[in-house]
Amino acid sequence: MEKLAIISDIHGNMPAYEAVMKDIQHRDVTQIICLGDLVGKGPHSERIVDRVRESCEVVIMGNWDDFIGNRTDDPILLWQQARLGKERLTYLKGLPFCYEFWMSGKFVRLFHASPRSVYERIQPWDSMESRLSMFESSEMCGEPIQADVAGYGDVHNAYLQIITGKMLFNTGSVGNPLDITQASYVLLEGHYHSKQPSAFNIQHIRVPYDIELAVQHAKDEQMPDSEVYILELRSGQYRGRKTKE
Ligand SMILES: [Mn+2]
Repeated sequence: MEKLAIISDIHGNMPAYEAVMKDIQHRDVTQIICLGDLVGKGPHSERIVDRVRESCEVVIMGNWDDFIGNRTDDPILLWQQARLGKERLTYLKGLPFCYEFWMSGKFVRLFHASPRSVYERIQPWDSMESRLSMFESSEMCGEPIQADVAGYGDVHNAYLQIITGKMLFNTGSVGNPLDITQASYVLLEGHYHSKQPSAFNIQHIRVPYDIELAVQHAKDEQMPDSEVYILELRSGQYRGRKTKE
């Protein structure tokens, strides 16, 4: 049996990332997979990019990773771009869209937001049709087959649903959780790369971290528009305006 740790939506929050990595270190994990949104929202995007590149075997693209390097006059994005620098921005823009593999006889497909786009947002309360579409393939993915297990990030609220015999899960967010104010990630347990049916487990893990230290980092770095970020970290309530999750 192998264990895969799946993290997502770190958003430049170092204390949350460090708490999650410390937890992962104690769990005999084979591989760490990151579902994108390394950057933006928080003050330490550049540190997170460097750490994720060191620690994660697979990294796929999120919506922030896609647009953060775009030409802009938005002061928040310009601040982030200046800290990231050209090499990291090029790295983010080149991240793959999707990661697919067999585990314990199930075909698993992982992506940031939907199998079609990093900008298509699907919530656990959306229509059955929307949620079923998460198992579909698309020209953005590799294998032209339906997934048995689909996993994603993007919405920052963790869940698992069994829909018509298939499993749909969201990792939740490491650095900007919008359900409860603790960092979130997922462990998948089973036989990695095996088409033979065997025991398979999806587990959500919540990790408390030093929220006030993350708040202090945003203040120390004089991050623009940090009030909304601080409010989200402390309350778990989405700002619901202007910038994207
Ligand atoms: Mn995000």
